[in-house]
Amino acid sequence: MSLIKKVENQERLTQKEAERLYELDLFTLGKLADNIRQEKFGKKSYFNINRHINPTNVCADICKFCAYSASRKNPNQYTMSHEEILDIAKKAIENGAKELHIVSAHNPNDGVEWYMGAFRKIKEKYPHIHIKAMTAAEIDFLHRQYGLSYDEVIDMMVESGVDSMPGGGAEIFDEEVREYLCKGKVTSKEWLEIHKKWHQRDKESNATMLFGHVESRSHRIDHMLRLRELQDITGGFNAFIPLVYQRENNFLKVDKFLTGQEILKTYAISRILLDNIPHIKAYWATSTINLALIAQEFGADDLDGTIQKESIQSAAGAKSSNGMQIEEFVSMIKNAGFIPVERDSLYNELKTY
Ligand code: V47
Repeated sequence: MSLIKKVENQERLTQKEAERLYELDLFTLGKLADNIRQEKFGKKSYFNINRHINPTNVCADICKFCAYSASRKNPNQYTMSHEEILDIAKKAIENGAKELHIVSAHNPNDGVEWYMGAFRKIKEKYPHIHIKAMTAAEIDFLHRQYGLSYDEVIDMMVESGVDSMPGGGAEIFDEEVREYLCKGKVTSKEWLEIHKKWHQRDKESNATMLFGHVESRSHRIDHMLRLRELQDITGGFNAFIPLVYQRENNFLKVDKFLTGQEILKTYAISRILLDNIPHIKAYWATSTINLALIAQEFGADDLDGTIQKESIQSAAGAKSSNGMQIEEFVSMIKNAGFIPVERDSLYNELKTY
């Protein structure tokens, strides 16, 4: 059977077959992905009103792609106090945020309580806010730094009010590439194990993939298939988020950057391969808003949110430091021919614009 027929019949592809998807022309591939997207969600495009908070850039790990952590290229260390974090949360909630997306570097100086206390204090004051926090890389860091088991860290997160986990720290699962990119950080196996443990508590999370640096197409497919395998067991992933590598102010040497075409193909392929992960998120902070809008026709059904402030990708060159106004966001989605649907963090629909 031809590859296209197999996709049309929604049959699962092997690694080798999936690699061949990249050889299809962009529009054939886009149509295949769009058919699946339309069958699931029609013309709806999801987003939420959220605020990213990055409470510290002090990091014990060294990832070559990272421009955010304090280093020779970014000597401006900072760590927020709980009061500062609470103040940001207060303003964000007053501005309509329904989700706080809290991701930190791996700060060896301030202890577990600095991480957990922030969540607890936010939840005490604002019980209804959704806290999406602690990447698997942060959990693994607390495990290594303080001799806690993954279960113990996860217990603390649950007790402190973390509602869901973001998808960060996945990078690329291939062990050789990972060793080159971020030696010493959470391994691929551990990343998957941590999400499995989280899902086993009936909690949901996302999964990312950082691409467009030194990885090959085959590494991307391998990454997606490892996620598909875990999702078959747990069903706990809400969204897959391909993060386009941002090139400024870091230590990774990349000669060739991705074309828009290759990025769109990767969104489309993720929609086709990840038949068990409901949402494909075009995170506009890394794809640019223009490409994210087009990605809606290539399998993506979610554009993340208004963000309000963002420090990780913008440190590496993304134009996301001040987020986006909701009116502008909604009108861009509409003008692109899609229906903006505000959602909560777990994809319950709140408002159709
Ligand atoms: O894991 C770091 C990435 C991630 C760069 O779960 C970079 O909804 C591009 O996890 N270029 C953190 N990316 C961000 C993250 C995230 C973002 C949006 C939504 C969600 C979600 C999660 O940022 C890290 C890393 O892969 N990153 N440096 C860079 N130069």
